[in-house]
Amino acid sequence: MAKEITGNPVFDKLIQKAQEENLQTVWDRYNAQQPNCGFGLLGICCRLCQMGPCRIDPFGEGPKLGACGADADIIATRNMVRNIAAGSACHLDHGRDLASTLLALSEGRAEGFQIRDPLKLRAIANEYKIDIENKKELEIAGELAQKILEEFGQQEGELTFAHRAPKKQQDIWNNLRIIPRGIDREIVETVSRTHMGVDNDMGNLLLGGMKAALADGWGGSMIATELSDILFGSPQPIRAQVNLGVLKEDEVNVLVHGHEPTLSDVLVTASLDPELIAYAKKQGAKGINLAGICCTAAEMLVRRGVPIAGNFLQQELAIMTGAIEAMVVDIQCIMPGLAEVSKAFHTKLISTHPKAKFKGMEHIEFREEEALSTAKKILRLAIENYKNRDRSKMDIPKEKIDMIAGFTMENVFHHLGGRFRASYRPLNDNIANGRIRGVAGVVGCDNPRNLSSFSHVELVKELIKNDVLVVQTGCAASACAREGLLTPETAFRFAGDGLKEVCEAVGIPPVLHCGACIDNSRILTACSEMVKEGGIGNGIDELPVVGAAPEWMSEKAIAIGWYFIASGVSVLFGTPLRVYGSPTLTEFVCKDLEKIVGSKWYFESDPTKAARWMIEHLNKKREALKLKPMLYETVKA
Ligand code: SF4
Ligand code: MSK
Repeated sequence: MAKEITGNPVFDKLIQKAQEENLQTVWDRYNAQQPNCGFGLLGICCRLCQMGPCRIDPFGEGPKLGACGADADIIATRNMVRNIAAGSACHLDHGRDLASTLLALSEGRAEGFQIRDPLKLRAIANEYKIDIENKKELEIAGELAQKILEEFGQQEGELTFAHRAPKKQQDIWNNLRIIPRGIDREIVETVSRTHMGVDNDMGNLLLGGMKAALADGWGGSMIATELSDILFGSPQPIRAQVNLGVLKEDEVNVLVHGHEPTLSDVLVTASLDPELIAYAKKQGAKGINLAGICCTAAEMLVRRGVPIAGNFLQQELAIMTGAIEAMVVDIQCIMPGLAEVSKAFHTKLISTHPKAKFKGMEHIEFREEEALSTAKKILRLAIENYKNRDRSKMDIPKEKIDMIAGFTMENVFHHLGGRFRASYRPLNDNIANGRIRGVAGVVGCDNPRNLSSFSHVELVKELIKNDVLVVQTGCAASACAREGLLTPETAFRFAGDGLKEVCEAVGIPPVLHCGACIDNSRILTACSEMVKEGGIGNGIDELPVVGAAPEWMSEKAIAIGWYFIASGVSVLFGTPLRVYGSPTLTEFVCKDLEKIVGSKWYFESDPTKAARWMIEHLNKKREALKLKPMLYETVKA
């Protein structure tokens, strides 16, 4: 019997196997770091200049100022705002890469790509005010890619997609002067104003941080989502499977991991190539089994039904199964620790992105011009590695479960309204009439600080029990899927009567998988559509909606949290932002911010208490809108 490490016996067994073989996983390395530096956790250490590092003593008689005179408020705010810039930079660079791929495709330089959603291409081109009359698809694609690339470098003006936001939000942003003028500009400005001795006003720093976050949510992330739909196809609800049991004993297992779906999409195409399948059979395998980790997986799941082997925390455990011929990584959330674990197995680790190389990984660079050839080369390497699999080390857990994924702003629109009256009316009506309390986005990473997925699952169960429709992305979605919450059948068991009635009537599950973390931008667009539909508020900040990232880990999560906050959606994080070292900053983000952007932060690690806060928050929004009482009240005081 494996000792409890994550709370999930399947993962605990693999971690114990690693420990027996003297291999470290993230849990060992995490434990070796305990106790974490208290100054770091409170956000009050600064190493921005060579007069430091400085740290503020929050309790005792120690220093209250850094050598330059920066106090806890400045240091904690500056650190957090830098996190926003870094997280946003990841998303916007992802969007830029997709624009480059679209441009390459339009110029005939992209092998293995095509326009998979021509309708969306035209719709987005219209939004960018491109004249599409009598133009061929690739011509439109080229113009759109150019315009978007220019928007990254734009110096003045407003982002195109920011105009999707309700007028109320746009007015707030304009009044605060935080409407993003371009994309890169806001990130550069944020990094520059957080340099030693530049912006030293907590409120002003936060405004800068929100501007950068908005450039992510309504810029980089939204661009990445829309261009992915154009290039790889808009998702449609699709049934697939999740958990390590999706790995196959008798096939060549290839895992894709990271965030950018560009190469992975071509890998999926290549894995269906009869020649490569025949080659796999010649090597003794029955076929090629592609599965995924993290958000590249989510991208391939919602578009092509590729199964999810695991989320962030399962990347090393997948290798511990001894059944992975190749793990192909692109960017973000890829642990450098993978190299160490893979040494004990035959797994080939292959990095593919020019921006992300790793010690101990073979680098096969992805370029659009040779995408399909590169994908085939990688699969051939994996196939040839099949013979090296040591079956005595192979231990594939049996656990896997069905899930439904692939909901988008457009197809939920379609599902809720039906084919002939596609609109958000049914959603708004059911919120107004008290069948649905509101909508919660439960998103974000998983984290060794938490028992495996416990917070996600308990929080989501509690929310749907109380008639809250839940939308999910990224690792949070995979975590809930693994526990059965993304099968309509299972979820209906937990949903409150009102939510169940609506979901059954329109044929959607109470927990909707909306894609990768980049696709949190779909939630922003959906909120704007809800406002546009009318009847439940004139701005996003008035809607009964709320966000949560119970097990967040990355700087990208901080950026996402802040773009929701700046857009008017209050957000709960399971572990606090590093603001507690500054009581003024804590008070500001958890309270005063609401007077400025209509939303605020809340930190709570207990999922039941977290759900309570979110439900109360939705109730307050309902009261302010004078909506009807809930039809089937399931919450007992
Ligand atoms: Fe210390 Fe100020 Fe330099 Fe930060 S910027 S390390 S607080 S002197
Ligand atoms: S992969 S950012 S661990 S959700 Fe998007 Fe998962 Fe968080 Fe990475």
